[in-house]
Amino acid sequence: MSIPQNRVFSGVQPTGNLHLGNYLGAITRFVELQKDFECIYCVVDLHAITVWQDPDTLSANTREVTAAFIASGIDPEKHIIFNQSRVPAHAELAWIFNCVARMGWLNRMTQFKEKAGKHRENASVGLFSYPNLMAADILAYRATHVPVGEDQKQHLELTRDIAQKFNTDFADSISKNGFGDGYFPLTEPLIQGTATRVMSLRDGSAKMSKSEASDYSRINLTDDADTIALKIRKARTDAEPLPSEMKGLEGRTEAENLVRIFAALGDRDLDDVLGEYGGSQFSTFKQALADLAVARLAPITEEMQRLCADPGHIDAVLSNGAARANAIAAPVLADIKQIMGLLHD
Ligand code: AQP
Repeated sequence: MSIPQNRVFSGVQPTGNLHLGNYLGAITRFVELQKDFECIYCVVDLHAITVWQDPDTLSANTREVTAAFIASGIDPEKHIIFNQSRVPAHAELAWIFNCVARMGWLNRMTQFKEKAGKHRENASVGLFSYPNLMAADILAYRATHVPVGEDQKQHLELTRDIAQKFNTDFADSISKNGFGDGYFPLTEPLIQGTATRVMSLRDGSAKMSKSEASDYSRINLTDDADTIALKIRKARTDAEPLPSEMKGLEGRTEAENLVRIFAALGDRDLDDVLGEYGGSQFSTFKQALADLAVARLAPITEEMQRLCADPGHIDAVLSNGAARANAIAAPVLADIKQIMGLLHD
């Protein structure tokens, strides 16, 4: 089996509070890539359980992320949408990568440090080895490209290190088994657009995040129009009017964040937005931003609600997607076992 040339894989955790950062940093990219790539989009429930999840909430959140994918425009017929735990290759390959990746590599991962915080000794082993599972997610499909927000850049670099080390460690066997110079591709991250790191509405130095305690820090995909408008009105800014050029936003992180959100939601250049709103007060700009956010998000929220009212349909989408994902990943795993000398059927 030769390495595919244009296969995209990416995932979103079903941990609730799906927000504007997930939408602009990841989901809108997923939608765009459908025209040029074969796309595999995964609700990564095995990643979610690296932190304890209530079982009923986990399944509801898995359906909600699936609904968000479909409502945003991902076509589950032409492409693949499934939940990770349904395809055994992810967990199996993750174990193999636990044996390829080095402790030193994982010790450098900033997301683990941030998430484990002061409670490192109490964090699950899964939270520590999370990047190996992410590498397995991607490489089980030999994906060539992965659209992600900027926060995932370091994990993508680790995926490339794992692929490279596997290709080197088993170079002779890879070649002997007819797979040429290397079995895994060195996957490219796709970190594109004006909103690759959407910041909290309350603190311009922190990324918008599902786990931030204050709901006012983020716009959730389930928020209604009034809530969106209220959160934008309350968003932290400074006292100056908006500048006409990007350099006028230097050191004004909260203002820059709102401008970037506006540009991304309106599919416009940053310069174009500042050309229109330069000199305006935030009261004017926030009103325009709220109108734009509602116009863009309300149809998605409405469609998510409609889809979530029919869980049977969502489950059928996930089950069908998993069967198609498994048909790609299972032969990859068989190749890996062959290369490594693990006897298999
Ligand atoms: N603030 C963000 N700006 C741009 N992209 C973002 N992503 C997340 N936050 C932002 C991107 O969304 C995708 C799915 O993320 P995830 O659900 O796998 O987990 P995460 O990155 O850990 O998201 P959160 O919201 O920050 O969750 P918590 O609070 O649990 O850590 C990824 O492509 C991510 O880059």
